Amino acid sequence: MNKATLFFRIAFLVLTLASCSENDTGKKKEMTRNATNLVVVGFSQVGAESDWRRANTMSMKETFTEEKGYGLLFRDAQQKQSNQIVAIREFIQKKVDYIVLAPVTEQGWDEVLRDAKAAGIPVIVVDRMIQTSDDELYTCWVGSDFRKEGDTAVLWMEKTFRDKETLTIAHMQGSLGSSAQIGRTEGLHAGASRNAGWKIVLSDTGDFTQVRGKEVMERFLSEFREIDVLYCENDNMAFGAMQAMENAHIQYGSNGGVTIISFDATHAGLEATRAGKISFNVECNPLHGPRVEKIIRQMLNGETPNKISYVDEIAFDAATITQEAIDRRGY
Ligand code: GZL
Repeated sequence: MNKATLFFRIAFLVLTLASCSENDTGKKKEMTRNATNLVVVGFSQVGAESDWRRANTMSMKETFTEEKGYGLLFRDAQQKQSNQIVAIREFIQKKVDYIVLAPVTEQGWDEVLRDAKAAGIPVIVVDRMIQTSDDELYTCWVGSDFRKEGDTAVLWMEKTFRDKETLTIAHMQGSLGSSAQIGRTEGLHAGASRNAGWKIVLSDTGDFTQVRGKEVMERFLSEFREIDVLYCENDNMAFGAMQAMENAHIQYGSNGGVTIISFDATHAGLEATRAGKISFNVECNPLHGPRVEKIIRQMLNGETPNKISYVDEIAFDAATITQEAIDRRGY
């Protein structure tokens, strides 16, 4: 190849790269995929409502990098299913190689997933589960066993309060219709049906956010103040509830007052557990990036991933948690 041809080829590639938008590695690389051959992944994320969610997003972004051969199209849906459906349609239009969906709710996905299937784009569901009329509309799912998380919390409650004849419970639910809320709620309701002395005296959703958690707890306290246990379906709502109880001069934590049970075991949640503010915290592991990549690698190699994959999870008791256990955690 003579020098003039080489110069013009390099110039063309530079101009092509420069002309692409910088806001999506997927889009930029899509313009030059033939030159770079990246695996383009469209990821529709619920939002940024909690520490858990932000850790989940970070895990995906740290995994699907150009250096590792991926172009990532990331879309934050601000906790609205309509935005997720728009994002999936965008991924279809851009002909991504894989769609990863972290569904805000379980219902309402059939139509858009039929379009993805018609376009020949595999869909990997992560974190919360979806309910569809046809299981072939998604390739596989990886996430937590939310009912098991609820059962773990309830077993701790049964052990801790076995000598109490009555137990008044305030139930702060996550986003209604999400698998995390459904499973954790089912666990509590199963426990209440087994323990005649347990009374769920208050129940409402804080939508997994700290702001709503504070508002809901303020309303709870305006209606009833003899709460023994706050069963709170994630750490961020628990933080909001703590603010409300402090403002109302209601004691909480391992030293007396309201016993708080939480889920996620985020770094901040575990610090609160070690401080005795949260008495029991059930892990919900957000580090799905490597798990999703393993699935994509399997498919690239012509293998069929497991349809359902559960993540192993543990729980933390304020009475036994150590700083080392907190420091060792990746989020
Ligand atoms: C659980 C996840 C939930 C977390 C919340 O897998 O879906 O959503 O428990 C997050 O913190 O908002």
